Amino acid sequence: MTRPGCRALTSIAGLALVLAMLIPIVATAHGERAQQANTRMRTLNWYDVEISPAKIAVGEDIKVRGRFRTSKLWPEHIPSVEQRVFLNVGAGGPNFIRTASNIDGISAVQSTSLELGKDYSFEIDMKARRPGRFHVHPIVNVLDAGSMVGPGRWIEITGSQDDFVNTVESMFGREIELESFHLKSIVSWHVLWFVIGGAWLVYWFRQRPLLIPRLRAVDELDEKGEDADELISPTDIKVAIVFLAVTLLIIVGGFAWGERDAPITIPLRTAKTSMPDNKPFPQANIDVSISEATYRIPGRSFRMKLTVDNRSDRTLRVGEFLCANVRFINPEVRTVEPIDEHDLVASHGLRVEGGPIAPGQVSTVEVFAEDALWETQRLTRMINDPDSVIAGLLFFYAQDGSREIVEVGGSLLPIFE
Ligand SMILES: [Cu+2]
Repeated sequence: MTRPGCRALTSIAGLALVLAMLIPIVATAHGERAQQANTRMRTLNWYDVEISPAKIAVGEDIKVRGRFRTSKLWPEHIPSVEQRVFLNVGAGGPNFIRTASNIDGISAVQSTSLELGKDYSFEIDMKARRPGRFHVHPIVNVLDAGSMVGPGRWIEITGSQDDFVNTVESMFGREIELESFHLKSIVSWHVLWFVIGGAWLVYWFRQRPLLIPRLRAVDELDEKGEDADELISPTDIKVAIVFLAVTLLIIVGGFAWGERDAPITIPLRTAKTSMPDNKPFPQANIDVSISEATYRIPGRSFRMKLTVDNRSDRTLRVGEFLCANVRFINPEVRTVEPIDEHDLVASHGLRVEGGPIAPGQVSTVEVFAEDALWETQRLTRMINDPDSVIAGLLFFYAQDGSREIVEVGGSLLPIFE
């Protein structure tokens, strides 16, 4: 290709890249299914999650609340919640502001650490900021492991972003509108540094050949045994000194200006909130152990053989199996319908053989969780895991609606035909 042709092509490619970076892409999904199946099953099991109201106007409040249980079968290769976690919200963009959050009633504005095999309640208060329709999830960010994502809900925000106000009062009684606070200075500083950086680049681009031609020139001088530093002229040095001096002056000036404007500042707080030590393990009046777990690939059928010891004074029946945010419901016990099109509820997904378990009885129950969600939620990939261990929560219901929740888990055997 001719050199001008090549150059034109490079410019077009460069321009396309810049444009691609500038044009915001609307994200319709945010990777909730991309996470490995075992990470979704064996880290946090979310339940009773409520995100409401589903339709609000800009500036109105919305609450995300529910419970999660940290898995006893947390994979060894994934750093756990015992290090550092942060309760968060997953929504595509700054569409909400968080005004308060807590885990077990303890403020979760800062990060904290949790224990494995325990049950926690959480609450997040938010205000709608931008109009649109967003998929919102509660999230627990785990240090070095990533986000453990809870179930999502579609939330519709109406109105206009112009109506959004986010005013706070500083410690000294100064009222600040966070949406626009010092926006002008932020823009001015960016423009200033772009101009200075650009001027520096332009100076060098105008001077003499750069990059590869310059490397060649340096090599040539080296070959001749001459000093390559000769390429830098006394003018270059003078210009560099001026640039350095101006840069330092602006930094010092900016600092002094900032100090005058806000003499007292404190850094962002990064301390960890401590949760009460030795929180008791969740109690259940029932003992459950898996003696066998299989997944039949052609039928998308997951089967568990359980030994259940009912120590309660009520007859219990398996009503739900919750695994990786997918809820398999036994229609004979409960009626649960999906709230929206992405609510992972298999209303008829659970079949139980072995019937109700009478008080004081030890019985063998077979549980079948069958639904296309195994496939569409990419949970079947667990059969490719070296340790093929699955886990989830089993919900046992009594006639009066009371329930017992137990985490079950164990090795899974895939069946291919
Ligand atoms: Cu989502």
